[in-house]
Amino acid sequence: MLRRSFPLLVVAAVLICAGCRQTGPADRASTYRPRIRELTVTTVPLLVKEEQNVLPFLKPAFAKGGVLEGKEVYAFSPSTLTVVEGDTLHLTLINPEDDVHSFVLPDFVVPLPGGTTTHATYIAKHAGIFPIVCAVASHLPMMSGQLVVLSSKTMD
Ligand SMILES: [Cu+2]
Repeated sequence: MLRRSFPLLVVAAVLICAGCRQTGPADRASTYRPRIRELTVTTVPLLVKEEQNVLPFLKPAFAKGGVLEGKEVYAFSPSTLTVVEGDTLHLTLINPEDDVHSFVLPDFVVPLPGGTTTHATYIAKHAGIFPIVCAVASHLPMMSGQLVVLSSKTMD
């Protein structure tokens, strides 16, 4: 019985494997040519201690036991950067006020002293979504963003 059905099993296995075979962008080498991307990111104060005198409702928030005790809310503007795998990022990082910040990716750290513009270069080697944070403890978890690196194969 097995001997007679063996050729049929082989044909079925070949057909199943052919159906599983991937076709499309994943099979081809990418034709995308990496680019240099000029990106400017500014640190922006949103809810900071200095604003308590202008916005009195913030006093309880910053007070002991308040929702912002020991914290300040800053943002990166823009907070999401989108590039393509292999691109070189020429970053201009502007910190206009006097607080110290940093621009941190998993494998990249740029200190941002107060009142400075810092230039840095980063190569987006791998596709994925990577967190951008400021490493100043009192600015976390609010001061964050993401670097979206698209697969070069999706650009064909
Ligand atoms: Cu910060």
